[in-house]
Amino acid sequence: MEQTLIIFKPDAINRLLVGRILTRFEDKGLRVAALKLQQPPRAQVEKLYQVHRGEPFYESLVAFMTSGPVILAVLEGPAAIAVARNLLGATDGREAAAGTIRGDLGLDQRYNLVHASDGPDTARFEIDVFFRPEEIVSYERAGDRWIVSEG
Ligand code: FUP
Repeated sequence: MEQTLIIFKPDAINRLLVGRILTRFEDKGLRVAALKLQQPPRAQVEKLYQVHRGEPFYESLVAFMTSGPVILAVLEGPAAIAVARNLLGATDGREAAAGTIRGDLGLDQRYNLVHASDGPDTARFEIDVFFRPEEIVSYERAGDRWIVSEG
């Protein structure tokens, strides 16, 4: 079962959109394996966005992501990484397709509500940055057998 890191960014929290966004992931069938609110330490945000260090938007991005608490989640399911990215839509809300989270709820490139890992290696790396192994819970929901077929 694939796992991905999701971050509800400060704009999602301040715009009271966390519940509605989490519902979209849940409606799709993804399972919450970990969930916590925290004020992210700058060092963790810098690790998350290390590939963007040196970009003109880097400092503003880190300032935004450390401006208040975020909600961190590990979601799991078949192809969870691609499924979550498709639900988010394009980075910039102005370009994201209608029907996606960013397409329906946002109008900005930086204030784009949610982060989702973009591949298996980054997912593993990002989950390890924000979660200790014991914070990730393995379990089955009663409805799981009606979401993913067996055999
Ligand atoms: P995404 O994978 O969709 O989260 O987007 P990227 O990894 O390309 O960018 C990381 C974050 O940097 C985005 F969530 C928004 C921000 N960003 C800017 O603020 N300005 C830019 O020009 C590009 C990205």
